[in-house]
Amino acid sequence: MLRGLLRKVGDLLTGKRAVDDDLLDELEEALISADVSFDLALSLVDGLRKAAREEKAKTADDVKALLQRQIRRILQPLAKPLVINDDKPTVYIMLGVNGVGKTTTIAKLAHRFKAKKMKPMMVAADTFRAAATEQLEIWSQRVGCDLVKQKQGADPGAVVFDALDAAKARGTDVVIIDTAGRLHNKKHLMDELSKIVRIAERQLGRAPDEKLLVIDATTGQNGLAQAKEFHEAVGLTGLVLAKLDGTAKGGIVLTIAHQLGLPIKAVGLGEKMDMLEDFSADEFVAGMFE
Ligand SMILES: Nc1nc2c(ncn2[C@@H]2O[C@H](COP(=O)(O)OP(=O)(O)OP(=O)(O)O)[C@@H](O)[C@H]2O)c(=O)[nH]1
Ligand SMILES: [Mg+2]
Repeated sequence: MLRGLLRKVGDLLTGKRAVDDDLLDELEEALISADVSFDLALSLVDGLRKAAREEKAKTADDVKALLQRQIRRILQPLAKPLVINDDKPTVYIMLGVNGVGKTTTIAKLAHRFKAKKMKPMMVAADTFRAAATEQLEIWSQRVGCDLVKQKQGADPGAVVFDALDAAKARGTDVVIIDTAGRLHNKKHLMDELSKIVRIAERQLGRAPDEKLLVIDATTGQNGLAQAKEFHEAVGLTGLVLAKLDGTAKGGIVLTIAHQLGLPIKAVGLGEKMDMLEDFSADEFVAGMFE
């Protein structure tokens, strides 16, 4: 399912091509052009250069195997499952800049919980645009789950407050909260998020179980800046990488993992509701050069 995320890098590593400075330079460039950060590309290639010197890597095939091992080592500790709390309801807050795939990811998550015979609830705390609530409503009907909403312009904190009340009363298993897309550098909008989190916290008697930043994998290095700001504002529990189906620049996954060490909880691989997968380092590595 995860295919070709570092295809250009793989294209360089064919057959018996000798490992020399030219190859290593080209590799570094290919890594950077696939959104691997400069620092990380440098450190990966340094490792390969050392292996070449020690004659552990003589051919492109050897380099391939080594690079796969290095990348697996970076990603493996960060492939973590989504938390389900024994103390119902489990609460997820979905965060991110405009258009990254938050609402679609909510539909995918709700669909997944339904398939597990659990009772999910969607919460329309994106009260900014009427269309946002309508979009979530359509998804809730498709999935067949509860939706809590209010009028456009309502205070998102109030929507969350009511939703958590309703969830307790109805025995909901998982509450998934949609928030309006916002630019990570708009302070008042980021403050509004902290407020939503605090309201959920007060009502639950614990922190929300997941504060998930959705990142559009096709937007490249900007995803890193987004993750930093959102993490600072609300303390993220993990990332969802949406739109990994549409990119051969999967290096952003590595960059974010390496720089922030935030768990990657799921990946989006298409627009339909069954197109969400757990992130697997092994799968990333197995398909990345194809
Ligand atoms: N190919 C692909 N498209 C996706 C994926 N996830 C979401 N999309 C598409 O991305 C677009 C935006 O998705 P939304 O879920 O509306 O994004 P959002 O973050 O809720 O957007 P705002 O609420 O406007 O901030 C839609 O056209 C989705 O179909 C994915 O994993 N793969
Ligand atoms: Mg949305």
